Amino acid sequence: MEIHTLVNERFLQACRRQRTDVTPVWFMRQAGRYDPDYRKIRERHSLLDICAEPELCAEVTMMPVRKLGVDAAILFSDIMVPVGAMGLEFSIRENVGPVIAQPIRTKEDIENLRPFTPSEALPHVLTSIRVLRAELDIPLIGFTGGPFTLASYMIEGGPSRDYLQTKTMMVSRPDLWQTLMDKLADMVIHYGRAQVEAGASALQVFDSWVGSLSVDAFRKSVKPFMTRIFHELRKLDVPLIYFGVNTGELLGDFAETGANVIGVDWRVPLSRARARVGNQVALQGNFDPAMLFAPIDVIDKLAQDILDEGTATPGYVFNLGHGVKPSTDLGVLRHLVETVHAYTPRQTGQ
Ligand code: 1CP
Repeated sequence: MEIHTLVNERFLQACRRQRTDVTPVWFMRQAGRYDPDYRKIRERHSLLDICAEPELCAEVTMMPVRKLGVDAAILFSDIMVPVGAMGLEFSIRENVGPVIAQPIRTKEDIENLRPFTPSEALPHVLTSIRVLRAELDIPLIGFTGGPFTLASYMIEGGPSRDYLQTKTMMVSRPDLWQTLMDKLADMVIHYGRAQVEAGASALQVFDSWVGSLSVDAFRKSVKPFMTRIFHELRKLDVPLIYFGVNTGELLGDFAETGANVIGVDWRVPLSRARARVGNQVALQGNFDPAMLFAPIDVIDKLAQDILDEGTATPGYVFNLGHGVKPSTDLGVLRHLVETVHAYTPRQTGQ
């Protein structure tokens, strides 16, 4: 299979805190329901069908690249796909998200989880990555869920507001928690490695719900696993992005896990995020996805302010603070990409 050289490396350069011609931009959940063509495909194929069908998966992954002009593609998949491969059956319910018929609660449930060998369990995902690597001339981001966020779905049985069962296991049964988190950390490491070997140029760990924890709980019950994950994945020599929502108080700890790029939601100004993470990591974020429904001049001003703060230090990737909302206007997203690319950084005196 012929492999394209990457003609646009500005996303990778920014992740490595190198100078770029213009600021790179991509959007979390950039393939999805805001696009009428995606909705048309979804009328005929389920989400999991798309993930299992490499040509279709590649097509859906490329749609936002062609339509929006973003600087990175992200593999079309879901954080729950490898969890299914560990033997925990789930379905994706319309307007709800992942639902697990038999959530894990006991020692036996955890012991019954299968070890995860990507090439055996998810060969089609790796094929999709190879197809994309041959077709794309921009970097492809591979991804996995973070162990805490995955554990929350596995234990609660679906989306949750308060993560009661999850936090209860975490503090009442540290032995079970350790076993489960170790299994998930192993999965993340093996899956991340397999994605990079197949052609992913960077990896993002979506730990979307870890911001529900106190700083102490994060340090005690999650950070050691994240540190092990990033220590292992660093050997692959690709940028590693760590993202969660509501993680303002955790950002300093995020930067100590070994990730190269820290995702920031819209609640924390980038200047404050920068003060918390130091200068050895890049930042990614943090445009409020709800603000994509504002008048265009308001959007431009917000983007300008974020770009001023983000580009004040080398190593900045423009993104939203969380995923694109399904009712977002595609034209507004395209306009935002143009605005980011047209931006000229203020002189920083360096
Ligand atoms: O068909 C559909 O449109 C259903 C919605 C949907 C989509 C488009 C789901 C169900 N998953 C996906 C694909 C997906 N999931 C992608 C690829 C799309 C892209 O980014 O281009 C990615 C990166 C994910 C990752 C994901 N899944 C996360 C982490 C990111 C985040 O938004 O925080 C999480 C938490 C999930 C679980 C999940 N899957 C689907 C939904 C609706 C949810 C969230 C449920 C909840 O709120 O708890």
